[in-house]
Amino acid sequence: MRFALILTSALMLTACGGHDDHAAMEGEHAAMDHGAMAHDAGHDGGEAELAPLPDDGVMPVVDVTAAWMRPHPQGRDVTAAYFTARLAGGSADRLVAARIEGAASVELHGHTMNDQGMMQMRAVGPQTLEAGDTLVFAPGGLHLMVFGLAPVVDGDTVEGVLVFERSGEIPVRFAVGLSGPSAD
Ligand SMILES: [Cu+2]
Repeated sequence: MRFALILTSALMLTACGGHDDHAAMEGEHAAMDHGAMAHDAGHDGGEAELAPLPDDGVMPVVDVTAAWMRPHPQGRDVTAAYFTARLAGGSADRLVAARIEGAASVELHGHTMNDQGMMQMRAVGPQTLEAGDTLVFAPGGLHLMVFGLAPVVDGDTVEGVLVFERSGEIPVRFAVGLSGPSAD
């Protein structure tokens, strides 16, 4: 079971890594097409199959940086948010959910290539973070899909929380803009 999970993670990383050159496309995709894209309600990994986190008895400390959110595309109530999370202490933790103040719902999403070679978003299961790992939610890869939030514009800030299995709710402030703080 653990092997299967590791293999799934490796495949996801491979898939996301291959999409780097699609960054520009993703910008357009998120701005124009995100709300219209089919959302697969299925999950890549069922929660019931998750392996227990390794436990060294130390409470994990999760450090979240570079949190930002795209302005809503005109006429849509769906947008995407991104961040970088790093385990600053402890052995492992797992991102299980996220909430955004004022939003109807937030889903963890990833991109996969379908058999027509088109990028498709789908909901993904909890994301494990082990010591030394960095969990990157960025355009072209993992992202938070934010539903039913009143439209936000460049310069706004939006409060939210990332919910981790062990360290609980980590408050996050998302800066609304057309690109992330670490973008070139
Ligand atoms: Cu999405």
